[in-house]
Amino acid sequence: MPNFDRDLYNRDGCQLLPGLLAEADVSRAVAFFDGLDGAAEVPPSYEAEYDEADGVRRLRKLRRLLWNDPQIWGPLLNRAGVPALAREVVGDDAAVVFHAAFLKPALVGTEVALHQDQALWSYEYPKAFSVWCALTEVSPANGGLFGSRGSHSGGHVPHKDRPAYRWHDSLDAAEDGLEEPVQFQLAPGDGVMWDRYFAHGSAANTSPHDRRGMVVVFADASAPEFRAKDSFPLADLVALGAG
Ligand SMILES: O=C(O)CCC(=O)C(=O)O
Repeated sequence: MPNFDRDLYNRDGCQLLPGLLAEADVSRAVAFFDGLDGAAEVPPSYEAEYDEADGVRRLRKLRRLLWNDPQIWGPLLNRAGVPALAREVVGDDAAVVFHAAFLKPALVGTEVALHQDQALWSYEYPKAFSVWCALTEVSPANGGLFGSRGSHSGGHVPHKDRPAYRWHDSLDAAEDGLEEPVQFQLAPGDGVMWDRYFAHGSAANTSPHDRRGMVVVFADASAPEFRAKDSFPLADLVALGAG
């Protein structure tokens, strides 16, 4: 399984997972998302969002990947060893509650303002954590991905509506007393995992290259307060095999 360092993860609220996805799986994922990005229509079951400017319309986000195409994503997630991480962090009763692509297209890709995932979710997801996989280089040059170390430690931080940002309520590191976010520098296939209260975000992509990423979120389905719109049990994920 990917190297999990519990002490580091508990301290920072995040951990790098270098080389999480093999090259062939990165290529498969990129080809899949390129296909939908170039399609005349994306099926509504992906709940697509778009970035648009100057007559260019590109995919920004796709949702419910594992539910739409379990035979593609199940084996890929199993090959990456993601179920073992879910067992370590959440336990045997972990379930996938989200599986999405953040596609930040070249030139028109917009920012994702600083936020804690749990603050934006409609349900409480006990013990939830995310595994985010880079499908391209990820650096400040293409919008990148950043996070504020230790931002999970006090739990929920109230988010504010900022009129200049339309997608969701957000945080301001300085105003909210969080550490200045650090940039993750990732190669294709590298991963980062983070706690549901870890504050993170990304900038606009002004470069001529797409910045593509995919995230899978697990939570504890055995917790009494667990409710979910979608829930894909870990055992069912593992049963999809590694292909
Ligand atoms: O990929 C990004 O730019 C942001 C990802 C994110 O906010 C998330 O996975 O919760």
